[in-house]
Amino acid sequence: MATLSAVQGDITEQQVDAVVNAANSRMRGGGGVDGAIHRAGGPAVLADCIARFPHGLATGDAGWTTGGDLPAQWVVHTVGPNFAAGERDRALLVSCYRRSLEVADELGARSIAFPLISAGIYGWPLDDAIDAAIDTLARTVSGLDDIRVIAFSASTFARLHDRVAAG
Ligand code: AR6
Repeated sequence: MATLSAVQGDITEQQVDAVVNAANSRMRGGGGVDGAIHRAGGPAVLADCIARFPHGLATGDAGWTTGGDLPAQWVVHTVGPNFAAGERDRALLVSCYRRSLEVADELGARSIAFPLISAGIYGWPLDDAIDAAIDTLARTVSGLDDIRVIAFSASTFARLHDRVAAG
């Protein structure tokens, strides 16, 4: 089984094989963690998004691009449900984590860092966003050894850390 850990910091600085991006279905960049990943990864990430996802990506699905200038070799992009806009099907959020692990597995990645998908601009309630992340990542079988969930702020990290410790 993989080691599942909570980490406080900026996902773009993680020394892992793959980082997960909380993208939108257009797959052409955005704000939040998406903006940070495109800034740090450089233009190769957007170029690969355009080449590999000409029609974007469906909510709940995942796909990969190069990591460009990131320490990570790959970015696994996934599209979370937009709670704030009325997309409240939790199965879509669970699917983001499952599909991202599948894509990372296909790539042969051994280590991966996830943000809390949908928990920012998309407005998913934080405690349930944390539960969905930890429950799904702890239960999904994959070839990954090291799975990290990254919290940007100290207050989110405290809640995430407690949830990981609770199992
Ligand atoms: N490292 C780690 N976590 C981060 C970082 C970072 N550099 N930056 C933000 N977070 P969000 P969403 C946290 O809004 O809710 C974009 O415009 C943040 O605090 O990035 O899925 C996309 O293009 C929060 O806990 O993603 C979409 O349009 C979590 O990452 C839309 O936002 C997710 O927040 C997606 O919204």
